[in-house]
Amino acid sequence: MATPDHDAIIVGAGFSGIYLLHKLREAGFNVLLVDAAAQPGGIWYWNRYPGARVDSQVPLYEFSLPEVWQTWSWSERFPGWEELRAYFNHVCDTLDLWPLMRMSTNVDSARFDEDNSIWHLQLGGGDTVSTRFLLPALGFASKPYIPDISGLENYAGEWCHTARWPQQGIDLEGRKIAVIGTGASGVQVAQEAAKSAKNLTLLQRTPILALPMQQERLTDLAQKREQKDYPDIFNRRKQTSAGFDCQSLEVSALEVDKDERDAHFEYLWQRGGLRFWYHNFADLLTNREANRHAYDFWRDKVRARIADPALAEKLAPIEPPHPFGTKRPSLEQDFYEIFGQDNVALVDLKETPIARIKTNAIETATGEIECDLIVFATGFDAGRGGLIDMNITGRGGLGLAQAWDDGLRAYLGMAVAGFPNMLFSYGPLSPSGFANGPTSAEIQGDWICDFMVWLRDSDIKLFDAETQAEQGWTEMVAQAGAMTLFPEADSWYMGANIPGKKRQLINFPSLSGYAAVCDDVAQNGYRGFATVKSTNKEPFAQ
Ligand code: N01
Repeated sequence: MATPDHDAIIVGAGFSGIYLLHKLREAGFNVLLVDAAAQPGGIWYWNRYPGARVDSQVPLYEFSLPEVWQTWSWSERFPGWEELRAYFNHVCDTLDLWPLMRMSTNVDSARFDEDNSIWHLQLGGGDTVSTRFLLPALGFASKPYIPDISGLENYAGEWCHTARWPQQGIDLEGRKIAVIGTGASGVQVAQEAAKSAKNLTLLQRTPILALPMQQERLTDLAQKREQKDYPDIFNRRKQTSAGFDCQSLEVSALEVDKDERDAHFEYLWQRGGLRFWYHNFADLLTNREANRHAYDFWRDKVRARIADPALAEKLAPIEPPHPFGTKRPSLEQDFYEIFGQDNVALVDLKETPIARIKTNAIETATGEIECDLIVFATGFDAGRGGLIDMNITGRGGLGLAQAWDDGLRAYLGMAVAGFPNMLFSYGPLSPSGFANGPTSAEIQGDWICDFMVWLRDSDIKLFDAETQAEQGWTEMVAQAGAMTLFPEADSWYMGANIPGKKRQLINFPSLSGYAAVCDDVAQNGYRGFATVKSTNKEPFAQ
């Protein structure tokens, strides 16, 4: 029986990976973290385009570890990528994690060795390393999606995806810029590009239903005062359905009269952030009529900021393009005002689709958009993309891509039958896309760590999700989705943004509900997992 180099290898240095590293080291495991990025931060390493900033307000988007938050303060209510990266360095310094981290190292492939119940990882650069447990923590958005548009190969200008923005940056000043896509990334980059580009053309297929950020500068003093409430806030965020400070009301939007309804909408609007999405009426995402009230309120607020009626109809149509909140809303600061500038134009791709890319322009059905920089803000193969790219091979030579050929399946959104000793965090069929990242990272990280301690204490060398348990969970996520309005939108939540991807809700829509099920599974001897005891009593690396 071969002894692995490590008890656990974590792949990814974002919130999930870093938290797991800290917890597993504390629990006495021999653990290594590997990441292709040069610095920790996960998406905040890769998405360093101008304007990239988080959409959860301080202190929701940070670890609840007192040694970390007591020694840190933010400069803005919604911090930008540079500050988030600095935060990750602070975390790694404070928790002394650097010696366990191998950065700038890609995992080219991972293969399960059935004879020895261990994983062998092939790392970029030629090294191999083995581990008892493989813990991918790649985030839901690690695989950028670039649509197949003919002519891109001959384009003479510069182009990049928002999630592959060069680390040295791109100068936007005086450029002729085309941004394709109006999701959260497109909105953020457009707001910045509008400040200094010679021309900015935003190519929109579906209008984004963006909410006001209500950004604020923060002072150290005020934060220190507020820190007395942090333990309560961190505790509370674990008990909410999306991992924020509060959740939807218990009352239906249809139970109250218009004045009362609008008063609550207005309150959410003024407080800013994603509250209009997560602290709205109980049936916002389950009842079309209730949802329509929210959409109409949103639409009228936005249209009041756009002078040109034709433009207003494109950005905030009278009839909703999809129910409000069934595609991820983004936060905006002056998104609706930039279209009033002479250097900014909007192209509606539904009316005038892209025909091809030429050497110096994007050709649409009605003309050419000259540009020297094309920004693809076209999203991600969410949930599965990064995992598939890791070339993971389980029992019997089955690849993960093959296993997910007919759609995503995973027990608790963490384990795939036939891929023993592997648990991913923030993955498909977990609440990831619907949940605040750090809250989810801590809930899953604590659970995974407890599971590993239990395996060690029980002399277990191998676990695998049972097929029936996996099927049950996969169906449960689909049923939960069917009770909502999410299936009505062509969103990445539904896998609908990637040609050929099976249409299914890729995330479980309640973090607190999820945590309760995971606790119950643990209390029932980790039901749903088949296990094999160690024969040599030394299942873990020494
Ligand atoms: O990607 P998206 P994103 N031709 O998939 C369009 C998080 N995030 O990177 O809607 C033309 O949302 C597509 O059009 P349509 C957040 O969870 C957070 O913006 O499919 N257009 C859409 O407009 C977010 O939800 C922050 O019709 C095409 C856009 O590209 C998630 O990441 C910041 C096209 C893609 O939008 C992803 O956001 C950024 C084509 N062939 C991201 N294909 C924060 O603020 C796609 N599009 C924290």
